[in-house]
Amino acid sequence: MAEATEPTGIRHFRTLFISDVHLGSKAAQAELLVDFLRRHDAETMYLVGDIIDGWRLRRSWHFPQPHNDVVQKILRKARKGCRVVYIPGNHDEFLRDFPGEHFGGIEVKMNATHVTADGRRFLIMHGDEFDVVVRNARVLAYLGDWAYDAAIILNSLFNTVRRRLGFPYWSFSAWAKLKVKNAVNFIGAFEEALAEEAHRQDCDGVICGHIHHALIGERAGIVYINTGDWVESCTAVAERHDGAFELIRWTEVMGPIAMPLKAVGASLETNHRARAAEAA
Ligand SMILES: [Mn+2]
Repeated sequence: MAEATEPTGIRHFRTLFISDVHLGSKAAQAELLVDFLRRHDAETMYLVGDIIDGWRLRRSWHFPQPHNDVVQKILRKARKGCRVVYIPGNHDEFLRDFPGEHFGGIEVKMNATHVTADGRRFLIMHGDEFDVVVRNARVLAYLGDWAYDAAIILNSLFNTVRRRLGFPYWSFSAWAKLKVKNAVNFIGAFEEALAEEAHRQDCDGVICGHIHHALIGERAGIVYINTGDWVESCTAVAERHDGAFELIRWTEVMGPIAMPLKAVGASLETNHRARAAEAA
């Protein structure tokens, strides 16, 4: 069965994946996400980290109504029977102290394995666990496995100490942007590190976030999926009922939800694109 669009314009998927919303920061595109959540439903939804920007909130409290609306929309989905799994990232690592906990029907897990409708196993993790590996990819490749394992442990120790001292987490995306010339290399190293981890954990693929660079691709025989972000690109990944993945970009707020899109012979997505083209 393919995904269904109801006359109400709501698309139903097997699974939805979103990450890097950064609620609490001024850059979060909360209104677009509320609109997206209104128009997309799923049996399971994974929040793949950095949904709430705890670092930003510690500096100054900024949580306007649209940010609150995102939280309410997600809680409402959970109440209505959607299984919501929250995998903390580096910006919401305060939740890493609560693995296995439930908040308002939301499960908190350090990472997860998701089995698709067509039986493929996907490792779900935010991805910051590999920052040190990515930063020192070349040296580690030379030093070998033990150094690689040590780097991952060091990464979490390093950031725990920084957090205790009140320093912000080292931001991959900000850092990569500073080094624009090398950014492509770092993104490549990140993708490889995540694919390698999926392979180590006997998975067919990985679904992650963190670097704000949405993609459905392949790295060394492993399906590499990055959910992107809701700061700049406004992207989500959806698994259809047949197990196929779809990358959805949601860069403008749509009209009233009751619009009978099928009657005008357009799917929600093509209609959305046509509107974007009109606006451009
Ligand atoms: Mn992150």
